[in-house]
Amino acid sequence: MKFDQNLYLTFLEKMYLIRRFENKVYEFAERGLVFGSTHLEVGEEATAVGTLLNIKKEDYLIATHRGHGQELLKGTDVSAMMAEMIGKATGICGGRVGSMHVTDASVNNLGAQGIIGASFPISVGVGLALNLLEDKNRILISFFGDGASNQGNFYESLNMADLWKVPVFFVCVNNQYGMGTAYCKTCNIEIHKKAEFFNIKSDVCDGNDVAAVYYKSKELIDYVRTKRMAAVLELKTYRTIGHSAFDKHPYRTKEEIEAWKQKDPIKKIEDTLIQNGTPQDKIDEVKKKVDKIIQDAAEFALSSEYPVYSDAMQQ
Ligand SMILES: Cc1ncc(C[n+]2csc(CCOP(=O)(O)OP(=O)(O)O)c2C)c(N)n1
Ligand SMILES: [Mg+2]
Repeated sequence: MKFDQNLYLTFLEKMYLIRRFENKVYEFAERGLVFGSTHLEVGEEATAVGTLLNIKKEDYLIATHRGHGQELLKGTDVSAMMAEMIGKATGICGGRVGSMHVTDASVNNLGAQGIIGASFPISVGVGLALNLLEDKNRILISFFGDGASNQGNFYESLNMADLWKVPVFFVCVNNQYGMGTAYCKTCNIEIHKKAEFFNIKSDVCDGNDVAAVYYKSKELIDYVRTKRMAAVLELKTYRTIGHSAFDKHPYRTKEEIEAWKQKDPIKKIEDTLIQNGTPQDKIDEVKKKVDKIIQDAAEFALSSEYPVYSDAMQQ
């Protein structure tokens, strides 16, 4: 992989944006400001950044319940996202959906799914709609987790995706766990291999190496875009925090978590930048810019009003 300083600084900026956003949401959850559950993607930032930097504005997105980074990278305004996290009227969905179901028609985000596995048939349906409309300009990027890949409708949807030749790029964020259950205790078959069985092009790569994710996604997205066929990419990664903000994750060992923290995707890209001669000042500048965006977004969210009941049925 050729080193491209501007691209690598963009990787850093976007991954750091997600990390800072998630840490702020965690802080809000601890302060009791987040209604309902929230699932954060700390440690998994390279999966959203490496894939979505290859996606066009007009393409569609279906995100997961752990989808803040996916939604931000699709282009949703950071302040409107932050306000949504704490149920404010200025939130991207008017404070109605909170953390788990962010939808933003202005950037073709069709919505995040809280029902595990529900996204598969919906995604095939979107692909089918693009085919019926003879829309050759857009594709759908659809995220799912390792746990979701054990749902029966994954196999049914792969079958239909192959049969109908739908332009859908399925991205599996394999963070090794579905709640407290390790994937290796539920299935012996690697997730990308499940797609192979249905003749669907698939691949796997280190989900903590943003450049690897970027270049592998580029290749598969080009395939989906030009051939109008589905593809599956499995990204091996890890959430270094609990399943949801209040999960203390006793089902994992400290050693396992520590080993994955050593493979932190943000630290990795910083090391690569430094090794390739990027001055520390440049890295600090990028981080400072993001810190300000997050600080402004948090202030905007906190100072916004809650929605009023009389607006509940308004679009
Ligand atoms: C149909 C269904 N069953 C169970 C749940 C409860 N649940 C929420 S998240 C989750 C784990 C999903 O694991 P995975 O797909 O690996 O995604 P991750 O949380 O690791 O990002 C479960 C079982 C649900 N939301 N929907
Ligand atoms: Mg998982």
